[in-house]
Amino acid sequence: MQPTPPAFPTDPSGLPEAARPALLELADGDAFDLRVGAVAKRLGEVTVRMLGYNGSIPGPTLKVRQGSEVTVHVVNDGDLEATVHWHGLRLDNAYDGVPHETQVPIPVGGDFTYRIRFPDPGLYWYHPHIREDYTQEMGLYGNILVVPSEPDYWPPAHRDVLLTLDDLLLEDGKIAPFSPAETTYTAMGRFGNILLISGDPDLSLTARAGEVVRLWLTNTANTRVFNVQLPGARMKLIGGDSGRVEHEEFVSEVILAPSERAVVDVLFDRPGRLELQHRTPSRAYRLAAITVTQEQAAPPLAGQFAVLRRAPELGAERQALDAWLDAAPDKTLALIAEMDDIAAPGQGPVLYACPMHPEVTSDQPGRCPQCGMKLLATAVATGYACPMHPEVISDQPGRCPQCGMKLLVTALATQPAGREPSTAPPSHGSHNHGGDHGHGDDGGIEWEDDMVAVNRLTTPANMRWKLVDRTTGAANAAIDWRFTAGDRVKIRLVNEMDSDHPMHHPFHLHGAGRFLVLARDGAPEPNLVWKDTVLVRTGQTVDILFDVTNPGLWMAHCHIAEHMQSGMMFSFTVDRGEGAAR
Ligand SMILES: [Cu+2]
Repeated sequence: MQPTPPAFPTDPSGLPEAARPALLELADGDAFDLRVGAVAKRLGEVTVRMLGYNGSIPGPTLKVRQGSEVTVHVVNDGDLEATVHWHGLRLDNAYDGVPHETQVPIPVGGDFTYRIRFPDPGLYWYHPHIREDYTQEMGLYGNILVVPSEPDYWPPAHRDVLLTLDDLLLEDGKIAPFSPAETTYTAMGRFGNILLISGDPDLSLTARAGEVVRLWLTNTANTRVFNVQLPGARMKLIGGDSGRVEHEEFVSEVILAPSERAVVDVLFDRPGRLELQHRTPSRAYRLAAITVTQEQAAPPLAGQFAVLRRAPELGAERQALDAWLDAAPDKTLALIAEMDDIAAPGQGPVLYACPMHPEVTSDQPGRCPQCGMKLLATAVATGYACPMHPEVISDQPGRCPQCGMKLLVTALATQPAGREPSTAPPSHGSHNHGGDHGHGDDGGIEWEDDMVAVNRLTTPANMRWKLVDRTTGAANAAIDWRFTAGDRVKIRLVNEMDSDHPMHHPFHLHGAGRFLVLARDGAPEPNLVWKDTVLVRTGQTVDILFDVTNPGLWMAHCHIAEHMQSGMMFSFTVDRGEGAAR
């Protein structure tokens, strides 16, 4: 028997209060210290123990110039071994922060020095790569803003506002417990019931009339997908994971899966009160209250805001795209789940039910016709029911009070294991469209945890998420891909419906390169942008073109923290090519 590791500490007494993130403007060659440590975090009425970089949640924002290099001395005063992964950066493999592959984990009390490069402009972030389901949820994330070398790379804006989008699961005024021994909530990932926007459960922003504010958005949640909207103001999408988009476009919403980024310019054309929102098909959440004051922003930028610019470097990529769209994929990866019958009773008759749709039951194992999920066994108790009035049931023999008929022996399913109230956060008085969770119009995204009880019980032992190479049959760690720096590789990601729990997955490739989305379900991507993570919706097939540039041993994984922890990852090798840049 493995000894049970000690529980993670939860007492915030005596800890420094979590600060707002500092802005660290770093020049080429600069060095700075980054310390992982415990903080006390106030969330409305309660104070909880969380983790921060340099005492803040999020950690400090690093502002650096494209092409520069900085040294980061990381000290780990956290709860468990740590590494820092610099998400989205095409950096030197030795500093990628993957435990046991690119470095020895930093023990508690230990340190490690990273040298990180910033070859590409845009928005990036950093987070741990050990028990991410716990450490990232506890507050370990921060942004990196890489300022482009090219002066007019971005359109003009009055101000930058960086927002991390996150959620946190509270139960009885405490952070819902974590097991130190294993990851839980591995089925759907751990959804929170409060939203933390840049670490704030109740964020307020102000803007001036006529101001163009650049929102730099990063989804740092374990599993929640955000759909960002700003009713009453105009939003212009100008960038994504790694730099600007092929063509700027006015948008009414921006969908961000875990670890994805978006850069959006907002014109607040008149004074008033607005709400930045997260809108699912069934409800709206407030991300931030925005007050637009009477004061006029200067200089006026509305004229330039109306212009939709194009990125020539991505226009050039577009020229070569048809050939790639027609080409057969070099690699095909299936995304699937295997789930044990975790709710199965030991003895006696069982009924099979869908945890997402408890009205779907069967006396045979199978799949839910509504969502494709594996039906889980539930205990069945023998009972008595009226054949005329099936709603009349009893655990005792007797007669129906409505018609007097003798109750007949029947099988009564116990409460299906999963269904209980959703852990959805309160909607802060926003428009609540109410109604039930709408499968079918959910766009292939699980917006909420609709099977909390089952989800909580799932661990890597009973729920196995898999990436399967459909050519070799190898799964997860057994996948053995080899590329050469300079390659371009077409990868097909197939989110198969023939899976014990079909759901969306944000697929992430580490800094061996960057990729373009070629097509989703065969439809060519209308607006290109360099990416490191792509959301593959339930049942969807996504083709990506991976531009391989950096040698080393790199990871590919689902960025739902709990899916990665339950095995949905592998590593691939990139050999140094002839004439490689470095
Ligand atoms: Cu996943």
